[in-house]
Amino acid sequence: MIYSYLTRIVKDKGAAFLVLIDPDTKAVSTDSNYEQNLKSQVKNICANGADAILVGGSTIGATDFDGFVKLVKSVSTIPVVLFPGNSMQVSKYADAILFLSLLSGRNPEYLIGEQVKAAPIIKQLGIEVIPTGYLLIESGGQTSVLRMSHTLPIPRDKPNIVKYHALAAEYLGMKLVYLEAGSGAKNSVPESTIKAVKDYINIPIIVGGGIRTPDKAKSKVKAGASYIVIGNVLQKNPELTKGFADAIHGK
Ligand code: 1GP
Repeated sequence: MIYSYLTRIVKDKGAAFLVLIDPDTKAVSTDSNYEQNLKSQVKNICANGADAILVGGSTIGATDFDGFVKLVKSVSTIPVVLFPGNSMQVSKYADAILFLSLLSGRNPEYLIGEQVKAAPIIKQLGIEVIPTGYLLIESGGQTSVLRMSHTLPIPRDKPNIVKYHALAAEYLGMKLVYLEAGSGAKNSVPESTIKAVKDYINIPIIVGGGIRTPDKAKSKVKAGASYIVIGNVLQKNPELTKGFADAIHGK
């Protein structure tokens, strides 16, 4: 069970390091060596201390999602977990799926619509489901997820509103709450907000979006994050992977 595996990592290492690979980079790629590059990228992630790979994104168009996940899984030595932007991002090759509900928004499609479409497919494929409350926090710009979901983020200077949404996620039975600034966000989720949520709820917190240095990742863990998601910066600078792993694992 992937959820138990992740929980154990958090217990043993203090926090878990999740690396996000967005298949959209394949859709826009013109590189003929793309598959080889992706395999090297996955091998690097696995060899340098990541605990799991997330696959997903909010703007996927033409990519063969199933083929992409299959390729990642074929070389990965750590669990591959789906982080879907919509109900089409489901694949039998994944070990688990973050079953997200965009609780910070009031767009019924992302609160429950996509979930109803995906549920029977997930059941048929037998993928482990990890129910996750997904909260967008304002990050100083228009991120893909905001544009695609047609929702407003929670203002970054309103930690109480974040706390109440996170508590609602807990009371709805979610196993995790994801505080998301958005991929490539100008500003990551503030440490003060993470701490306020941590002190208020009893489910683990995932933090992602705009975290560009190991030091930043470390301060999110100190503030109370159990899981740190890093995407963009490792696409550009894969050599930073070990530094992130050490920082997140408190070495
Ligand atoms: C986005 O939280 C993730 O959903 C990762 O964001 O690409 O900015 O690291 P970055």
